[in-house]
Amino acid sequence: MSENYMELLKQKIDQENLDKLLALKNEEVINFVGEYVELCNPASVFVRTDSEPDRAYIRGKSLSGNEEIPLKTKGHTAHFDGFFDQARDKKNTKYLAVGDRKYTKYVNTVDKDSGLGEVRGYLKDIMQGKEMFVCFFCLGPANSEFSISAVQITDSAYVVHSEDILYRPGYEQFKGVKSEFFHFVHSAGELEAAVSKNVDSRRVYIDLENNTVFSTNTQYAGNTVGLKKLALRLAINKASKEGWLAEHMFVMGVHNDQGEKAYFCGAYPSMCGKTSTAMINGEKIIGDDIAYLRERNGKVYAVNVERGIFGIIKDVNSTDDAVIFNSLTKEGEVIFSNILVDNDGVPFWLGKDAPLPSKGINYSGDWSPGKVDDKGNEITPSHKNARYTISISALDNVDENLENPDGVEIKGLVYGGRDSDTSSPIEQSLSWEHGIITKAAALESETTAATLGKEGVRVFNPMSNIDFLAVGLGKYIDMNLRFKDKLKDAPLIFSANYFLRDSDGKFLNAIEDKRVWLKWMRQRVDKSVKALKTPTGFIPKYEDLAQLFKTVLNKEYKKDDYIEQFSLRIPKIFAKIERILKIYKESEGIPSQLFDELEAQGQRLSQCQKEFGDCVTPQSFKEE
Ligand code: SPV
Ligand code: MN
Repeated sequence: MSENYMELLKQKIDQENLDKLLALKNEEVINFVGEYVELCNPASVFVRTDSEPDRAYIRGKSLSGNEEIPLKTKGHTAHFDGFFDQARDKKNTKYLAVGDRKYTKYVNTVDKDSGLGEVRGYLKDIMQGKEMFVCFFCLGPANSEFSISAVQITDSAYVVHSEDILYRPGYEQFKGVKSEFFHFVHSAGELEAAVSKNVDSRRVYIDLENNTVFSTNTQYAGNTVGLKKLALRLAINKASKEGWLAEHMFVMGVHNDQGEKAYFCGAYPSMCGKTSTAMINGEKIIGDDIAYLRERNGKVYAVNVERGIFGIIKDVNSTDDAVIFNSLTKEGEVIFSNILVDNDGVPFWLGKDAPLPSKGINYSGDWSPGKVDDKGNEITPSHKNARYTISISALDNVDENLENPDGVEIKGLVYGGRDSDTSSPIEQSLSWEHGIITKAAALESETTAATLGKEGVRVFNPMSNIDFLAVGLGKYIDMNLRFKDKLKDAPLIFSANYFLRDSDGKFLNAIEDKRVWLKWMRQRVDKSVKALKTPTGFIPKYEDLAQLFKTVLNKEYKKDDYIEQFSLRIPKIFAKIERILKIYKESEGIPSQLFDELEAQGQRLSQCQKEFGDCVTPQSFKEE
């Protein structure tokens, strides 16, 4: 075995933990652990198996190290990230670039040698006096063609505890691993009041050649939980070589009238309703964030890469989000992050239907209303990106196929964005290619006042995967187009937009209307309803929606509302095509199909505009 590091490992790791490591009989794992024990120089090393005592050990360490504090309800804890460590750090997330590999201009790169030198500099002795945790997980269900094994090294028990809830255990599976696996090295760095102190040295560096991601001086899960967005970047690279898809998508089952389920995947940028759609009342959830999709026998199968949810808690309330609200308020394992904890240990968050506590602890320390930061800005009781971490199996509507190693057959893909004035609430594409280009590759989302300085700025976010693209834009679009090559019966493709507004800025739809859009997509899968064919896709007929509003929501759906929501706003769509074309014309290696689809759509729109004018009501369109 790896003589190089054996002496060091024997010194640093006690016999019990060393035995656990050696039992894997995996030289690459031993070398990997040896390399980072040497570099990070921890005081001790804990090797985690899949056993309950090992899980409990980690939970205990999170509490004893004050990375989490217990809350009033049994099983609930709160974790705080530093004041300036509340979200994914896009600026300091970089690919270690070698050769002429292409990336998009929306991600950062650094020359591999200098980037590696820099991050190794930060990692040197970073765990001095601390315990290193070496943990094994599996992306996707175990023992499946989707499974990817992963090793996480970290000095944060909170990171491991989160991974315990979010991912499947992988120690046992690792015993058989011969193929490539993913490696994650994380350190929260020096801590002050249990949060990372040196956020200026926060880095997330990705080494695609070695399937390794380094993360330093941060705790926020999007930067540290290796198996989440760090692994998604590695997976997109792997998928591009192997002909499958790694997507920023939910997986859910939607029932028809007979109670038969069909599964959908949906990609929506942050804060566009992805999680709330996935866990909607009455339907079944498999996953809310990341899916792997593979072709098998001419069909598409998908799995949830995760088994838990790291969801935004802002605005979760007992009426609109009954499923999750119920799970977050009963006993069971939940980590709340960056919420407000009142004096009784009860969590409060923005948009919770409960009175605001008069004081408590939040990500800024002791908090009471009116507290301001250094710049005089008010510190909200909980952060707008405050989150909960919970197992999907704790939800009332978990689907029975969550752990199915075969995945579930996918009948529809949904691409959702936040769009105040251009696209209708729901529309089906004319074909796979038309959908991939005009719905997925052309996805945009508007910033909200809550997230960025200026409201209503449209941000380009193809497939909602822009932050994670480990390959060039052209290659990524091509992967998606070509995915259909072996499909006999390709899933239908839809666009969804829950955020259409009238000219006064009022939302045209209620939050629960998405239940109707889901049912309409489900009917389209069954071919049980016809649709109207427009230049941009198929839209629902009024009668079908009116019927669904009645049966699903017991609401009357007015014809005028339908007309306002589903009219084709041609100048707005042209403006969107222009924006999208500009981006792709400036990018390299874009498949010509993208330009062909957009041009064809433009021509159909011009024709329609000549015939009907700028704003075309649905009555003008014919049934397919
Ligand atoms: C997202 O922002 O898309 C998330 C949360 O799902 S994070 O883990 O930060 O990526
Ligand atoms: Mn996400």
